This record gives sequence, structure tokens and C-alpha cells, in this order.
Amino acid sequence: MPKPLIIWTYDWVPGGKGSPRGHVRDIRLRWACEEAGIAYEVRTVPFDERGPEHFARQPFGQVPFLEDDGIVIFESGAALLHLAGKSDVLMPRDRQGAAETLQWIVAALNSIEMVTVPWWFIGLSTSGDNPLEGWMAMRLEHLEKVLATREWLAAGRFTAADILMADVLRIPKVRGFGTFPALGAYVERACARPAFRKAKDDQMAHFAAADTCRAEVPMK
Ligand SMILES: N[C@@H](CCC(=O)N[C@@H](CS)C(=O)NCC(=O)O)C(=O)O
Repeated sequence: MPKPLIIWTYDWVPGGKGSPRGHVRDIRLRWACEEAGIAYEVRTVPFDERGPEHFARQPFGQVPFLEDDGIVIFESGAALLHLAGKSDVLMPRDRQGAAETLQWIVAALNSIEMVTVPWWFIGLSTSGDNPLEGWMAMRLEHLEKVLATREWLAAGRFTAADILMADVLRIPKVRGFGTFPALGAYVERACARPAFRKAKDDQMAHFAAADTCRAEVPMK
């Protein structure tokens, strides 16, 4: 019997306004496993005190990382590709379909997330106009043209590229996709999938349970 693989995430992240709950990147791996029917467990590293064992497996002290039968792999994109190697639900096996999936996975990370994350951080720290708004709008406009003509990004069907792109687009979704209706519909469509809903609900429940544990720790 193959061992279930392990998705590592934090034991807790802050709740409340601006909370990352529901957005912690282990959701990408949970979602992929749910889509592909891959058995997995979730285990945790401390959020507050990141020790040498954590850094040995994720050199930036971040999450997620994945453990699969002796292999440990960090970076959500790399871990997603590792999962895609296990199931053609996530990545077609024909050369063209695989190439399209791969290119859109890298595009999600290197052309879209490279804008959305700094845009989001700067937005948190400025009350005025976000200086990255123009850059963001340009990237979204180009992606809008692609998604206006197709349901999913690669190979004519849902793939791991859509898991990554839709999750990345959940950040700009907060500002609204007013002039980008195809992007709005795409994120809605992806996030309506039962596998995403399960992954998100499970992540929310995981961090909510951690709140309860913290509340139960006796005060010194
Ligand atoms: N490029 C990394 C980014 C990982 C990342 O930013 N993880 C967040 C949680 S979603 C984190 O660990 N943040 C805490 C920190 O950066 O110290 C990946 O995709 O895995």
C-alpha cells in the first residue's frame, strides 16, 4: 500500500480582518489532491517559532511543502507539478497538452503572481493610489483576452494550470474584475468546483480548530 502523501502547512495563522485563512498556499495542493483523488494527510509546522527542521525542508521558513514517500519538495508550483506527474487529471500526457499545462503553470507564477503579490502588499501599506495598479491592469487585460475565448487555460480542459491561475487570481478578485468579466467568470467557475470548496473548507476548519487549541492552553 503506498503511503498517503503529506501536505505540510502552518499549525495556525492569524484570523480576523486581512487574515490569510483560505489563501494559505497549501490550498493549491489540497485542491489538486481532491481533483485527482490522491490520498493525503495534512501536518503542521509552528507558525510562531520556525525551527531548523522546518528550514531544512523549506529554506525560506514558508509553507507549503510536500512529502511523498521519502521525497520532500517545496514551492507550491513545484509541488503541484509533482502531483501532476501522478495523475493525468492534473496534466494531460500528450506532448502538446502537457506543454500547454506547464507553460500556464509558469505563467501563473511568473507573469501574474509576480504582479499580484507586490500589488497586494503595497496596497496594504498605502492609503492612496497603488502604484502597481497600471502593471496589474495590463496583465489582467492580456489574460482577459485569453479567457474570453476559452473555458480553461490548457489542453481544452481543466488542468493543474487552472488550479494555480485561479488561486493566484483570488488576490485581485478582491478589487473586483469589473472591466474583466471573463476573468471574473473564470475564477467563479474554478472556485465552484467541489474539489476547491472541499480544500477551502478544510483549510478554514484546520485554522479554526487551531484557535480552539490556543484558547484551551492554560494561561501562565
Ligand atoms: N513561492 C512560495 C511562496 C510561499 C509563501 O509565500 N507561503 C506563505 C503562506 S501562503 C508563507 O509561508 N508566509 C510566511 C512567510 O513568508 O514567512 C510558494 O509558492 O510556495
